[in-house]
Amino acid sequence: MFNFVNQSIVVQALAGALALATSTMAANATELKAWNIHVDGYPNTIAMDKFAELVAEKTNGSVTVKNFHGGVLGSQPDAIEQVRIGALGIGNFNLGPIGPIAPEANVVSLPFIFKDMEHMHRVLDGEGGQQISDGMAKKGLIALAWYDSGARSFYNSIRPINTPADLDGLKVRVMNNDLYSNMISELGGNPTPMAFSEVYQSLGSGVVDGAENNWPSYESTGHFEVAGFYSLSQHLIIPECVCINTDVFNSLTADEQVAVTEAARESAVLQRELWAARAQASRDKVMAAGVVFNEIADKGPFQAAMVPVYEGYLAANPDIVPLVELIQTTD
Ligand code: GTR
Repeated sequence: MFNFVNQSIVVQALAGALALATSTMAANATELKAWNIHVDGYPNTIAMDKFAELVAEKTNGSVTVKNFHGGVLGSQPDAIEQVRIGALGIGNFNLGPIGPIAPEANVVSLPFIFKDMEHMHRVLDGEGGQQISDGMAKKGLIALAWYDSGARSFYNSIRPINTPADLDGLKVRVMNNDLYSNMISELGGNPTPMAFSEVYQSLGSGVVDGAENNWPSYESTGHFEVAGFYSLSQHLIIPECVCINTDVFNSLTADEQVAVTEAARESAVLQRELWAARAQASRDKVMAAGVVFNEIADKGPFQAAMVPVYEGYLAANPDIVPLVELIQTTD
C-alpha cells in the first residue's frame, strides 16, 4: 500500500513534469506557415506533408510546419512576397515568379536553357545552383531544397503547334515574368500574365486561347478539358524550391537549421520520385480523355526566335552573363 502510494506520487510527479515540458515546448515552438499551390494528391503536396512530418520529428516538435495547400493563401507572386517579408514562413515556389525578384534565379526562365531534366539537375547540384541560391538569399529567400517540375509545353484550344507561325495571334497565358511575355511575343502570340487559379475559367471562356505547363499541372487543373491540343515544345524546364524566409531561418538554433534543411532535402527525394510517376500517369490520363498530342519535329525555329529574349535579359543584367555561360557549358 505504502509502495503503491509512493509510486503513484512518483507517476503523478512525472506526469506533471512532462506536461510542463510539453507546454514549455509548445510555448517556445516555432510554427511555420507554408504555402503550396497544388491540390491533394499532387507530388508537391504529398512531399510538403512529408516535409512537415520530418520537421516535427527531427526537431522533437520545437519547429512545426503548417501546410496550406491549394493556393488558399493567395497567388504565387503574392505568396513569394509574404515569405520575403516573413508574414509566411515557407513556400514551395516555382522559380519562374521568383525570377523578377532575383536575377540569378531568372536564368532558369530563359527558354531552352536546359537540355533536359538531367542537365537541370546537374546545374542545380553544382556551382550554378549555389549562385542561384545565393541570389535568392540576398532577396530574403533561402532555398532549402529543389523540387522537380518537368518540362513545360504549349497547349491551346485552337490548333496543334508545330512551328512558331502556329502561335500567331494566339492569346497565351503566362506566369508573371517578362521573360515569358517576351517569349510569347517573339513567337507571334499575345502574352497574358495571369494567376494559375484563373487559367481554367479563362481558357473555357476564351479570354485566353492557350497556356503552357507540364503534364501533371495540365491534368490536375483540368486545363486539358478546355484546351485539348498539347504540343511538346518543352521550352522551359523550371525547378521549384522549398524556400524559407531568411530571418526566420537565422532565428532557428543550429540544430533546428540542420533538421529543417535535412527534412526539406528528404522531402525532395520523395517529390522527385513521385514526380516521375505522376508525369507519366497524367500524360496517360489526358491522352485517354482525347487530348490531341503532337511532338514538334524541329524546335530550331522556336529556339532561334529566342535570341532577342536572351539579348534583352543579358543587356539588362550583365552580371548574369557568366552564370548563363556556366549553364550553357555544363554537360
Ligand atoms: C506549375 C507550378 C506552379 C505554378 C504553375 C503556373 O507547374 O508547379 O507552382 O507556377 O505551374 O503555371 O502558375
